[in-house]
Amino acid sequence: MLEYSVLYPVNTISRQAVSLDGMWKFKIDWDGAGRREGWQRGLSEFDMIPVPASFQDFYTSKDIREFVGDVWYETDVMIPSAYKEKKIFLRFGCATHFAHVYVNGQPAGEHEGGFLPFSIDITSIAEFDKKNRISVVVNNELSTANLPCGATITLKNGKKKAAPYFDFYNYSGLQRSVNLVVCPKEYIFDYSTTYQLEGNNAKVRYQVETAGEGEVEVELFDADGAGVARSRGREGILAVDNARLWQVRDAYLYTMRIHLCHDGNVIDEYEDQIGIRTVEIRGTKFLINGSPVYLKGFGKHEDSDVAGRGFNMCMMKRDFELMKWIGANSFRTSHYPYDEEIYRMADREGFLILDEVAAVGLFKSTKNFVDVTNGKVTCFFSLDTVPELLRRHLRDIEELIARDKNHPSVVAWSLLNEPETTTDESVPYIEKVFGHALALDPQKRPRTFAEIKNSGPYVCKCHQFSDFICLNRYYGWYIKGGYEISDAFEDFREEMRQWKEVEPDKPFMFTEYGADTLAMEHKLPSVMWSQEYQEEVLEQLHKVFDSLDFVVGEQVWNFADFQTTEGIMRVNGNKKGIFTRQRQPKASAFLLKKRWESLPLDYKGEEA
Ligand code: GCB
Repeated sequence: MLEYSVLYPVNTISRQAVSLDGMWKFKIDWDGAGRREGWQRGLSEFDMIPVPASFQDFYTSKDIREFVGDVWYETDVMIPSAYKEKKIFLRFGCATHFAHVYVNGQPAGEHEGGFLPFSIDITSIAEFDKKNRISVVVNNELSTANLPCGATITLKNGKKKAAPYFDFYNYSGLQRSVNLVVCPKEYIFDYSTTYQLEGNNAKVRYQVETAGEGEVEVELFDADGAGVARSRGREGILAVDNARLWQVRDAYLYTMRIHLCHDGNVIDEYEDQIGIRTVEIRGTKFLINGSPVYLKGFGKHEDSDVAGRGFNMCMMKRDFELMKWIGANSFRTSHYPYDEEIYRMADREGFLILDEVAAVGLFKSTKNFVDVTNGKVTCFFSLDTVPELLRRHLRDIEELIARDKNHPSVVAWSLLNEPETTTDESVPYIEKVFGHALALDPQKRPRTFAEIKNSGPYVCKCHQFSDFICLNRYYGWYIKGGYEISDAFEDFREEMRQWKEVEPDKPFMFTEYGADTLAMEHKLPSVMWSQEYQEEVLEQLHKVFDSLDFVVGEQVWNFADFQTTEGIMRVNGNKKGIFTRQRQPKASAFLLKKRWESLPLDYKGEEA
């Protein structure tokens, strides 16, 4: 169990979440002097920037945009004496990638890993009826000892540069909301649910963890607010007659209200929405509520103009509208856990999420998008940073599952993206990662990882750990693009024949496929980078998918164009988007809409 509660901040009769979002003081620590000089005692000569946001894309200075090291944030918050008998936490949606937090100049806590929330108990250091200074040092250096993996290189002029082993820009800072969370001294720490369907009825098993003593009462309400079941105790069963299930693109949510009581008086109240549904893999089918489903959708990124990877509520809304328009029903949170609001929206809209931890770049290459295809072996798992990396990876999985385990939209854990899996050293590492997820998830969701081309069927030593196999494949792009495309598709069919031989009883999904396409480029006949070419690649690949009954999902790379490190392989970012970075459609969006609207949810599901 984590040492702090990661429950989503809510306001109830006993709890308050005070948003600290807004303009914060900001200062770049050019020479790394801040900690030594005690900048936590108050920033001087600072700038003001919005939180949440990545800091990089506000500025016109390239030195700021490319800065690697510590940046400082500061704000203050009035803590009234009314909170004296309460517990007071600072809750960060994330801090990318490392954070040290100070309150009134005193060290208050720290966190490693850039994409998951953490809470810091400031009850004993808070000063009442005063403004309390909150200072946060955020460090964005990449290494192979932390997720996501990469390197930091030093230029001849002494400046540092990020060298990611992954294909997205190393945006950083306070990229998600910050809240002051106030709750009673004895409080609800966590809860989880599992589901069992029995005809029209359902059993919701729950478990509640509390900090402190007291009796627990749990009540379930339907969408109209009518009570449908109640129970007492830290563990129990809520029996729901005529349960309305959470279905794909037809979500139904119940409200679960938890009370912690002393002698019949409510001490703490927590409320959340749950969806009753089951997830199961049977043979080569992926089942939701016992029925086979075909996943249609995208690998995404949190990425937009100006805000960078900062949570962008307007973009989230637009993205969901586009995904509905195009007939998608799923997405992967490539390549890191997304903002919590996105999961809440997916819960409401009935989207399926493959929830990915930030384990990307476990393949030592700054051009991994090319090298993962061309046979390069990097012996990543022999690096001496690997024990430290594994510790952090396991911790990230723990934090991910603690945060996301109750979302009905989350139907699988993606535990790595494109690791090297051809060396013996990769096996114990990946086995531990898979074992950890299984042990921690109360719902025992299927686990997977996204496999690179180099991890082919006869050489991959780790596919057996996946409950269903996810492949990232770029036939027609990195592999035999252009006029050679016909050879690419022959090779593709042969690869799939081999996969069926080594994994005959598992479902397969494509978690990446696609082609870079410039939104302004048209050409007849097609050439690579033109819109026409992207359509051809997708059309041909879909024919292969359609011919294989064990392929039960397709997630195109990528939902939208996104920012990467600059270089000759990238035209101001990765252009494999079906939508532009500004969320307007390329030609292939209409092709996908036609296809996905015509594929039934239970496509290929007959014999399940
Ligand atoms: C991949 C990676 C993804 C890249 C993509 C590409 O295999 O998983 O992060 O962006 O290829 O476009 O090269």
